Amino acid sequence: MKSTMEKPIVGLLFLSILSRSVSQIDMKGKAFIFPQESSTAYVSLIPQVVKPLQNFTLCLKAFTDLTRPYSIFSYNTRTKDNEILLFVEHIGEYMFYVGNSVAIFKAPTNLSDPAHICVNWESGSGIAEFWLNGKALGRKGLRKGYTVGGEAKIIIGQEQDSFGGHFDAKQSFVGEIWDVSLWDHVVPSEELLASCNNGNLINWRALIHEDNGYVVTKPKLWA
Ligand SMILES: *[C@@H]1O[C@H](CO)[C@@H](O)[C@H](O)[C@H]1NC(C)=O
Ligand SMILES: *[C@@H]1O[C@H](CO)[C@@H](O)[C@H](O)[C@H]1NC(C)=O
Ligand SMILES: [Ca+2]
Repeated sequence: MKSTMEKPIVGLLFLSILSRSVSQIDMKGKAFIFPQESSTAYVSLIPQVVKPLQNFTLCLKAFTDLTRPYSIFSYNTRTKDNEILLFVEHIGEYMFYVGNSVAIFKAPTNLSDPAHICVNWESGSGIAEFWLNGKALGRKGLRKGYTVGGEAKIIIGQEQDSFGGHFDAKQSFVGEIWDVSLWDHVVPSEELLASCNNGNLINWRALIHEDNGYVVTKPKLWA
């Protein structure tokens, strides 16, 4: 039963790779640059496995000197806006959404420093734990008992208000993003500090993605 079902799925994947110029590459040492404000530049990240999530860990590094609000990571399902969203409303104020509910984590930040963000969430307790540049910013609770939908559009560079669209240039990301990883479980912080680019859902070393608009890939500037 299982093997007969795998073939059409593989066929479908190839078809979508051919028709939408999706590529899988090792992004080690590289970053996506979003060089200009727009409502058209973004990278769509395609997970290695599509599954609903009761636990997850998201890590990434970002540099920007924006002082207006901006999106860092936008994960929408067909039926839910802000299923997972990392959004900066004011400098040093990280809005972390699960299932369109929000927890806010505040940290003093320097505009000239890149941010290394790791955040995890577990449904069982609803607890979200936020780390910035290797420092814990504490824990907050949201959406206890919730399950994040698996069929998602995962986008960096823009903030979705629909399934893969409704972008607003005034919430777009301008800057650089690298080492993006997503795991389907809570990764202990000791492990994250050692390596944060090998998520089992989004893996920077084998990144399946599709670039849209003005996005440039270059060697990263920061560690
Ligand atoms: C989520 O994590 C809890 C423990 O924190 C575990 O009991 C549960 O099985 C996990 N759920 C999944 C789907 O992995
Ligand atoms: C910001 O930069 C200044 C000067 O380098 C430093 O003293 C301060 O600790 C930094 N603050 C943060 C939050 O990193
Ligand atoms: Ca949204």
